[in-house]
Amino acid sequence: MKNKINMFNLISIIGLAVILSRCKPAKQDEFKFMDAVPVNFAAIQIEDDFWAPRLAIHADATLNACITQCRDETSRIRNFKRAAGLENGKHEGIFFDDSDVYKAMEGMACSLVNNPNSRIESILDEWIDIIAAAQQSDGYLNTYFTLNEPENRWSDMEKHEMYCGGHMIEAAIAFYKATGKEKFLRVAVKFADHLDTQFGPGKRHWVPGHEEIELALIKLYHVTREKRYLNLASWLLEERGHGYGTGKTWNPRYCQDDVPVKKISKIAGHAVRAMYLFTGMSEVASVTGSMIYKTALERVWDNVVNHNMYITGGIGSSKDNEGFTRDDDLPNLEAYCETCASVGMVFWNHQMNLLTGESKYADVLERSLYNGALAGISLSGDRFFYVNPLESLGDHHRQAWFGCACCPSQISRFLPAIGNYIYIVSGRDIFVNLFIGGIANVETDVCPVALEQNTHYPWDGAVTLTVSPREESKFGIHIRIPAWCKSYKIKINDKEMTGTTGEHGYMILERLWQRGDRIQIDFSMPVEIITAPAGVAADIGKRAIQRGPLVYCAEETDNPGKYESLLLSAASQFEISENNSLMNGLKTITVKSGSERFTMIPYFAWDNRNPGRMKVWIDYH
Ligand code: FUB
Ligand code: ZN
Repeated sequence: MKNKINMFNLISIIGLAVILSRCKPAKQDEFKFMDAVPVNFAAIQIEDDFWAPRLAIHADATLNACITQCRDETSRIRNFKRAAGLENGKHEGIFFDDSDVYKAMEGMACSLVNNPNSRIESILDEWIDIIAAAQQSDGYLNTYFTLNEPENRWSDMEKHEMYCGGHMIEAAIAFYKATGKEKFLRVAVKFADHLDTQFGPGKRHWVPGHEEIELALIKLYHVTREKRYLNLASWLLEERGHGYGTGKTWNPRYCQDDVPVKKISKIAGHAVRAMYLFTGMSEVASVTGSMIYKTALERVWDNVVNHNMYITGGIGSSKDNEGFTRDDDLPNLEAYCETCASVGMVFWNHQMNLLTGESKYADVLERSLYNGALAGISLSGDRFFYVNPLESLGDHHRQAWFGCACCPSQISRFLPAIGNYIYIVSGRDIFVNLFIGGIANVETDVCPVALEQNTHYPWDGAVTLTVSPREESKFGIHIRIPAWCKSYKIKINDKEMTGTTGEHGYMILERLWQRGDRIQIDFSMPVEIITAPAGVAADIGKRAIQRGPLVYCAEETDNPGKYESLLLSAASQFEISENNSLMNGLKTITVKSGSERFTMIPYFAWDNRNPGRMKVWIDYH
């Protein structure tokens, strides 16, 4: 009798199965995902000659530039004081200016993790008090609407209320993680709860004109484990493409509201918005295991990377929509390539790498990071590019700030958290994605492992990784073999390893690791001449130069009198030299083409000296 299922039990079982199938995604929409997590930058001390000096400059010059601009040179902090009733006046500036304050604060908070600084922390405390006072009693927070149009809040989906709120949540989480202080996080939770009372199934429809809140809500879910925030993020993604979007200037294609997200196949619209959308979808897919999301993301990724991305990893060629036009339309002089869009490429590709374990995403991440994104900030750390063309007539220069200041604050929050992109862990496996010197403490399923990376990357391809598990343990170390690298050698404790790269682009080293085991990697890093895909009309008859992850460019200041006639050919020879006068040293390339010699420098470093013309793609014969 015990083993018999009677009719009543059977009906209950069927009923339960129906209920469960409603709660979970259908089986065919699930895949076995990587369950990978990044090693947080807080567990990594960067010590190298490339990034460490940049981080030191960031902690000083970049943060101070953002503080001065937000507090003294513009009305951004004053807007919060006014909304809090601490001073009189209307909102001044652009309706989404609050977001720059939050992004600057996120950068300040992240910087505190590895560079404690009581002055920066007390500025944050002071600003948080003002922001908390500006929050309305129902949790709403936006200085533009509170001061100028209180009757119109939540009436126009293009007005960035969720965008600003999302950046506030991200800043609050960064501050909470850096200091353990909860005040800002409470503001964030109150705002998220406000959203949850207004929007969602059975409440109101809403398509955020500029994505961002989705990423913030997922982060808030991870910090609080409150499922409502994850559900709201997923619901907001699913709102797109059904005709719910409205606003005075609403343009569905521009805002990624023209197709339901599961059906996306071609990139369109505003570049930064698209990157945030895809990052959010990837994060939701990591949690839910949605195969439909993963497939849509893979489809659109192919379209972005093969037809809409510059060699610098920059995207969004057009100024008109700050975004995409048509496949292979990649002009150089007019290239928009907003700094935020390159940072967005890093965010999205990082999530795709976590989702799939495939190195091709880290390859693109690295391209966008070292070229498109890094060009967005001067070597001095206090001047910024918004637009990153691949050619200049000599009239394009970094600025101290912008009316629309999304890029300086973006790069300021991005740099101090750069450590997030070096390693990821999945169960007992460690994946090495970036080659950046320093010390990391990594938690794996087997035991904690200390990793020490020594390298002069990206200037040369030699990397030593010392592996010290707490106790002798078996686990895998997966070394990304960069797509740019055609030959490499790997030794463990001086013994050369033979083997092939795994199907996901990593060399898998699995063994019983002991304290102090040494992996030596030598990526051969010759200068490469790159040809653009045949469909890119702008680059026909031209070639570019890349060495390792770095794309190079020619500046007029190095090549006076001959800039217009520079030529590359199959017979060009290259000489690498050290230029120590710039930022801890740069490696420049002297090109010898017949009797002609000319100099090229890394693209990220252009426009740091005498103003002049610049080009990445050089005539070829
Ligand atoms: O709209 C907010 C930000 O300003 C966008 O991300 C940038 O493209 C700029 O338009
Ligand atoms: Zn921007």
